[in-house]
Amino acid sequence: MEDVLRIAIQKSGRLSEKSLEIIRNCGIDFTTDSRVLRERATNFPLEFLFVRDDDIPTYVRDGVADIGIVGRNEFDESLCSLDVIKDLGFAKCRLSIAVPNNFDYKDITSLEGKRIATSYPNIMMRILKERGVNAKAVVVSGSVEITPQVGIADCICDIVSTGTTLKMNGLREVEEIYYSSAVMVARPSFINTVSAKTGILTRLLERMDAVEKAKNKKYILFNLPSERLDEAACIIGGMKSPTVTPLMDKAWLSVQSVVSEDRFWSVFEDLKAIGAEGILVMNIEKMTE
Ligand code: PRT
Ligand code: ZN
Repeated sequence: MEDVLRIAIQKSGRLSEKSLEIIRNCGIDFTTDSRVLRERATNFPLEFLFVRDDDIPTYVRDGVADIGIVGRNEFDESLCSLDVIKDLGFAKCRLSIAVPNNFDYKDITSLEGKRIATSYPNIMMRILKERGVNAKAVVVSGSVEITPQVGIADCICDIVSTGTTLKMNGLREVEEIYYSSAVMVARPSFINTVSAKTGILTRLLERMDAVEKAKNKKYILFNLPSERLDEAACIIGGMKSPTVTPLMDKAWLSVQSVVSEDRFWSVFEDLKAIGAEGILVMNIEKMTE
């Protein structure tokens, strides 16, 4: 039987679209039908399992899937011993303590003995313990924000992104205790064993790296008076020498190079200042070094 790497992805929610986009950007094709829970890529040995994000850590731990994409918060809360292979950097959020507006909050010691409603009791209690606070977790699976109003908790510990939900519910964010983003996870025993499947994973990670490297780079092409080449190489810097092509007019050269996005405008201005003309800038789709 052909070896296939199995990846667990959130079926529908904040992680779904971006998780699939990352895979698609690696040149991997598949059709997504929201009713199908299992799907095989058409041009790469990868199979998707579309599941609830809460189930992803246990599916990966139990070998139902080889790897998964999940929020770091879900993974840490699950207490599954998995390795983070890659931080994917999207779905950024934080876990914060928020109190009702009339709560007299001074510092974290104000939480001593309080009832804190949360869906993340493991993460919360670990951090409070580290900070020397003894509080009680009231575990709820959703609508955490209303618990102080209905009297079952004194304050909450929940995921915050923009902070709008807290404000709308008369709550004030007082402590950011934990930061999360989407991560790719795997069983340590899986990644530490060489197999056909880990070979597929390596290929997938290499493709992801190539896409990522390209994302922050621009390809530039310009004409330059021949005698300014050394200066141009200096401005572009950081790269292997640029590609230089002679033009019909011997006084000019055509120069091509790759520049990182964050340096792009200063490079552009400096090149113009030494007489570069016809500067063309292009996005790079994929790149290896
Ligand atoms: O159905 P399934 O169980 O798969 O999905 P889910 O409803 O449990 O999760 P989902 O799709 O809502 O979130 C998936 C992951 O996205 C989370 O585990 C986090 O890692 C991450 N993430 C990023 C967020 C947010 N941002 C976020 N804002 N998860 C939840 N929220 C909620 C939060 O719970 C609160 O109710 O949004 C509200 C706060 O948002 P702001 O912008 O008003 O502060
Ligand atoms: Zn969930």
